[in-house]
Amino acid sequence: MINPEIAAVFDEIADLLELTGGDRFRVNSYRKAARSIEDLTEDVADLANRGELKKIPGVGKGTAERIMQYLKTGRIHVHQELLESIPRGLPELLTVPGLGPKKVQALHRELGVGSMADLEAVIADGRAEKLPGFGKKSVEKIAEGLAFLKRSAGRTPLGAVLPLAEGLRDAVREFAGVRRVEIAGSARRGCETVGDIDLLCIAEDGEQVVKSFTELPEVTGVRAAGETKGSVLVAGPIRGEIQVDLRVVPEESFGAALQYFTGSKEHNVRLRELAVKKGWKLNEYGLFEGDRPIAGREEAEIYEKLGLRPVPPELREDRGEIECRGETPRLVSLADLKGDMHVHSTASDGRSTIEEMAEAARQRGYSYLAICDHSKSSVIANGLDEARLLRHIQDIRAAGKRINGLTLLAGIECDILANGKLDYSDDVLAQLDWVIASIHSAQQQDRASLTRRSIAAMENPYICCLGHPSGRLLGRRDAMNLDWDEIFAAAARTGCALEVSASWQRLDLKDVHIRQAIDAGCRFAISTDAHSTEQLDQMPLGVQTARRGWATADDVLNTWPESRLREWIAARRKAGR
Ligand code: DGT
Ligand code: CA
Ligand code: CA
Ligand code: ZN
Repeated sequence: MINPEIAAVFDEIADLLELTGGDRFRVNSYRKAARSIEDLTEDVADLANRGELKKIPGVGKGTAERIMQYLKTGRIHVHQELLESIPRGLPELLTVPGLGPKKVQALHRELGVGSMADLEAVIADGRAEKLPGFGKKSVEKIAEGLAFLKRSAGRTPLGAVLPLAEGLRDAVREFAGVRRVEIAGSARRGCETVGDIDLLCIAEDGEQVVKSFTELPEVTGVRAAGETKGSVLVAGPIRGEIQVDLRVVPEESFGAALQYFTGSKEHNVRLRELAVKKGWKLNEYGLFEGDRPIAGREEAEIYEKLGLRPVPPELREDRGEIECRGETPRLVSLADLKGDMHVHSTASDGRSTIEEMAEAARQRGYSYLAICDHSKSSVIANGLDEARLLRHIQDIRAAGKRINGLTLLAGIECDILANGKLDYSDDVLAQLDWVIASIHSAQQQDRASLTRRSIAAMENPYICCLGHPSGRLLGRRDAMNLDWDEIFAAAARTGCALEVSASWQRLDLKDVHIRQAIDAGCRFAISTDAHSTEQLDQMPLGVQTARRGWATADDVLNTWPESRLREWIAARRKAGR
């Protein structure tokens, strides 16, 4: 599908226009087009063939022509012109948090900054600080942004990597003589970000398979190509390149190799110790007594021979799974989920209607769905004031009556304001079935204020769940500075649930915090925060994150039957009054 490629070019045009001081209207129209193209479920090329490009929301005559240019020539004129008029390193500077187009322009014009290295230099020697409109505070923020980028450098969010990894896995599966392929490494463990992609396959002719691998159309560079291993670069799903390793292993070693290359390294070290204690040897070829193989064909055999129950990949981090001999709790799984508790609709900033979201949820086998649009203070997101909210509740109830086999819950994502108050009065909240409270503003407040705001919201009996509690955006924004011990103690005390956002940019709460919260006695709702029907499919990312936090189905209230969920909400309201 060519859509992501075209969307990326449109986004870059918007960036470049901003850098050259182009007008906001043009910039926004490119951004909007990029977003709609990204969201399409159909290939843009097919729409073009039928002459239906203009049916895409946000795509007018000019944009349609540009899409045609790209389809025919792989280029768009304006894009080329902009690229030629701007120094090469500038667009990348825009990715630094705290650095917008105006500042990038000024840095370039006044100090000749044209790359990340230049930027670091002018921060270090104090010249940036002296620029008009900069100052100590804003330069500190830029320096923090740079440090943040460095910390996350080279790692890509799991949700962006998986489609790429799965596509490559499926391509390898088609090669002649390949009998089995699996994704290993951090992607299999469900880590929130992935450094490189690891693939494993069984094949007769390793050299031939590696050769075909290096010749895949996605490959932009080859680092190594031998008889049992190939290592290539492909375009990263967000920016830059990402490495993909393919290893070819014999059938009798596949289980051992899958175990070894799934990792983590820390987990593997502990397993090897267990083997050594028994006088055996464990490596990627198998488990051996002297030269005699004891296990290797199946991954589970390795664990069993070492006296462990097979450990789910998500728990292989040496965080207690070895000590309990793999007798871990029965983890929540996708099949346990009965509903999604946080989705938006066209009533605020979603792109699908209530009906469309409901139908999509039903198709995914859910029995309930909470529509949670934005509240009035989220102005940019078209949040609902009280009058619109009351009508919206009726719309949800009416839609709920029309659909069979799915309960629609009238919900809201209510802003927690900078002063700690909620965006609606209790009387309004009382009309809803399910209320999430989220912080969307003043995220830079000090630790005490942010913690107090979150806790105050949880203390309100109408608030069922704290939305994306840390506020982080993977690779783009750090978590808020919160006192987690206090937050989790308050969640346990009040009974307010904590969200595990499955949105690929968030994964919030994150794995270690989920584990800590379970120990404190908290409950969770795993939700996608979907803004369109296809984003409902991000749910597995949230489930994997919860599994990495050792969560069971019972810990997650949207695995419960509707009756139990409603009783829980009612009990919480009653206790709080
Ligand atoms: P990543 O790529 O940084 O997101 O993380 P991983 O876990 O995918 O790490 P990677 O790709 O370097 O290696 C894949 C697995 O191979 C790793 O999880 C465990 C295994 N492995 C790699 N190097 C070593 C090692 O030196 N010792 C042991 N015991 N295992 C290793
Ligand atoms: Ca890896
Ligand atoms: Ca690797
Ligand atoms: Zn939100």
